[in-house]
Amino acid sequence: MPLPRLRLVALAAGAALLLTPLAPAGAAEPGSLDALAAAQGRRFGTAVDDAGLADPAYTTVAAREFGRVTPANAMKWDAVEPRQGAFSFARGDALVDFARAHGQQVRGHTLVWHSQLPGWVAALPAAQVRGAMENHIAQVAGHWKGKIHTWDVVNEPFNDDGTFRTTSPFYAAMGEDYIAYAFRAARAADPDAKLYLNDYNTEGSGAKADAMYRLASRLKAQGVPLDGVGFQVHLATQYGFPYGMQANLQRFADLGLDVAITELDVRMPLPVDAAKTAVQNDYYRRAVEACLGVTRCESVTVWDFTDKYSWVPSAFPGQGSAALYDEQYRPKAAYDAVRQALGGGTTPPDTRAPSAPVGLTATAAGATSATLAWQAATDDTGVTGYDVYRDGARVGSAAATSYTDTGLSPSTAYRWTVRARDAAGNVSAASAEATATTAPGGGGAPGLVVQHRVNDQSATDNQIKPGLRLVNRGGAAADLSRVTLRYWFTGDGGSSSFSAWCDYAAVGCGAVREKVVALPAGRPGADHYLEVSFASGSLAAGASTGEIQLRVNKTDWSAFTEADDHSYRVASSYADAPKVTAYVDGVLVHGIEP
Ligand code: 9MR
Repeated sequence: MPLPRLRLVALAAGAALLLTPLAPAGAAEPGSLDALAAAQGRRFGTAVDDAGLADPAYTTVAAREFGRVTPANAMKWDAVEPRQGAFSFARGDALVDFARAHGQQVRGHTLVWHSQLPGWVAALPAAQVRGAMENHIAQVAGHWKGKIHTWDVVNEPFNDDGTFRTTSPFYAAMGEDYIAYAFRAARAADPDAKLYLNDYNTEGSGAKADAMYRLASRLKAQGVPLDGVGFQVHLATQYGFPYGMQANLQRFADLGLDVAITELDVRMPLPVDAAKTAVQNDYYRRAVEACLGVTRCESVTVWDFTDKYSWVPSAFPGQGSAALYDEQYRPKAAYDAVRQALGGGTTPPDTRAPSAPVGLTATAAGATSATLAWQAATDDTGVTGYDVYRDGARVGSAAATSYTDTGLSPSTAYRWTVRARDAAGNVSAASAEATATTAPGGGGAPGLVVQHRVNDQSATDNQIKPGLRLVNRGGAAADLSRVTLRYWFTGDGGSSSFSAWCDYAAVGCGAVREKVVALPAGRPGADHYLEVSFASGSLAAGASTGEIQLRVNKTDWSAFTEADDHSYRVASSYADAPKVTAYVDGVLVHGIEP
């Protein structure tokens, strides 16, 4: 998101344009779906579920593209009043905070619905249901008073044939009157919120739409504070597009009501293919066009924008791909179809590179490796990784903001830079250079490197089984009697005495000594290390000890949790292991201690 700024806010069509300082009136990020909708006096929104709020890739798109958010579940009755009188607003508050932080409106969903309704409501004596419902509305709409643009006051009152859902505890207790009671209670609790009826399969003409039309007409005639009717528009490529959608929406508008598309998505039987995709694109486009064709259709909301959090696969096994973005947040053709329907072009190509990483530091870690760290770069679509350059050549990449460069020569000065990348492959300028000089190889044996692999089946059983190899990349032979290796781990409770074993060594287990040493004070990822030393021998320049298969257990055979151990790597084949350290005469010559 850009920094807070003055925003041009387009009100409903026909109204004047106002310049307001950061009014919570829509994200309207230039080029976004909401900005395109705002240019036509509408809002473009999305459902947001709790899981998405914890996913930075999700929140980046949610904040950028949408001007209104609907909590997919967080404001439903079972979330806010799971037991009578025990209210819990934390999940809804999180969504409201997110929306306000990004200048978005909130569509409250939903106050009175037969579904996701805790059992205690249906168990009440009929005479107590109205009081419970009105109290629920007073508490919930009262809690978020002034922060909700629109409330779905009553959701899904009808069966598909247009008869009332008589099995709803509210209808069962009060008959149709529950709807008027609910709207009056909502108006009293939050006088500024727009109050909506909302249902599905009412978007095209038919018995259910007619029933909704008659209900809306009756409520208007009775002076019930009904402001609008929401049409969910959950579509599927295997069924036809709802018949006469625009005309149907228009007749509700003609009653003096606002209308909105509140839960748009277009699912398909999997697998995806070109024909189904073409139908999906067409349905998304026509739904948006139907709304734009009705002056009082004030918003389109999609029922989540990414397949990653779509409700479809669990509700309709074998169906999916219903959203505008795929699970990796790549916009689909349907996204372009919606853009075009809104009067925009296709997705503008992402040509903006991330900012250059700053704060790069390099620290030599012994004779053959160095650790680099830097601050996160920023990007309009999100940074996806970093490339690390040593002396001008790319040597590796990192997903986060640190990197260990290995295979260096002792007593050598190196220069590093780092560049950030985004999903479209845009690469930032290089960071400022950082330099470091590796340590001299100890004891006349420069270039010792430890390699490691995991010989264990399980990282949570009662043994740690590292495989180690010592490689001499220096130019002179190394005296093995002066070399020690340390594999750093945590004991993880249980007995504090250990047994260490050599199961196999190419140089012979007789030539290898192993013991477990306790640290005087715990360090991150280690309170012990397995020390390996050699009785005698010489490792020629360019040579390797070959494999040394080691094993550690506690004397009570209790289990370890290895994944958090400093030296642990998920690796079934040998590679340089900077977190398994090597020493000559006790001086670190390879790797990084915890
Ligand atoms: O998206 C919601 C999903 O996470 C829930 O499991 C489901 C349970 O009923 O409700 C989904 O949202 C529904 C919305 O509240 C009302 N219209 C239909 C939506 C899709 O089922």
